[in-house]
Amino acid sequence: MTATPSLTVFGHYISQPSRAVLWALAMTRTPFQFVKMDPTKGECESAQFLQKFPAGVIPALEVLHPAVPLHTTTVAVETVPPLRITESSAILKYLALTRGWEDWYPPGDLEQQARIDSWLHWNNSNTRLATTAVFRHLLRNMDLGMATTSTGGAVTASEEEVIRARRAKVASTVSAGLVQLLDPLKVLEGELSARAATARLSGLHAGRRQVDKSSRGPLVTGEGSSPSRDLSLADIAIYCELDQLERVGLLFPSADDLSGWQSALKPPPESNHVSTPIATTTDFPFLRQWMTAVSAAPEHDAVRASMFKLAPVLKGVLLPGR
Ligand SMILES: N[C@@H](CCC(=O)N[C@@H](CS)C(=O)NCC(=O)O)C(=O)O
Repeated sequence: MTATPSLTVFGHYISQPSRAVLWALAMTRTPFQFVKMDPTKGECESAQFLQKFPAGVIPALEVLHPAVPLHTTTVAVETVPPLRITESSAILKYLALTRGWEDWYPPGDLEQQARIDSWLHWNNSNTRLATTAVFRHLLRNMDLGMATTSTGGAVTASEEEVIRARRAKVASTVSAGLVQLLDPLKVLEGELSARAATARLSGLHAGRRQVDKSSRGPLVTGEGSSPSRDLSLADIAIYCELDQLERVGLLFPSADDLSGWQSALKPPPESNHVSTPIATTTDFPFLRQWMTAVSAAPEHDAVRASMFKLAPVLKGVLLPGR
């Protein structure tokens, strides 16, 4: 008797690490079942979910019949228990190694794997701040983004006072979060600019870039001719933390957004900043170039569609009327 291995992803498109996993699956056209879990509604805390995944976070992966040799679709049924794991980096690595995503995590190349691992771990306490210290506060206060319309515009003076006070509080938290994020962004900018310099020194800048193991990943340089091939798992994971901020204008804002944010966000008094702590293209040209390169990979818009639809509401938390 044989059985087909099956993948079930528990996640939500609003969750950055979920999007990283879902995007990788979409780009590789890997079949999977999707169980939508909304963390904003406490669904990750249900007894049923916790029984399978005690960490209570998404994304989570369940694999039935996990002992699957690479590139096969059927396997003899054994008494193998399902594999259940959380942590997007662990999920991405498992999928890459079992599904043959060799460009993104080269099997057998331990040095390259170590480089990619290093950025994946780094992401968890650095670029992840884009969510935990910034974006999450917009999400949790989404009602403010709808405040003027939900009451049909008829807001009483005392309600307006409450809204103003809450906005001021969120603004100062978001501002402090953006200050914290600047250091990780500087690290990325340094890495990406060093890579660009190396690429130029080895003559790779002229015309089509030759893709070889030393020039590809863990962070793409933006010069590749095949956006999905030039990625690594680290690019996918880190990018999913940052693009949401770009989408609401809190990273590389347009001139219009920047002027709006400058009036809404004051740098925290304890920081050394004299102006809005928002990273601009002028400050981070290589990071900007990298984001453009990664965004060219397939299925980008499909995976982000539902989150992107929310962007105006999320902006409206602090910039009403936009
Ligand atoms: N380091 C984890 C982060 C996972 C995480 O924080 N997930 C959030 C959603 S983005 C979550 O599930 N939160 C559960 C909750 O708030 O109840 C990963 O990479 O998977």
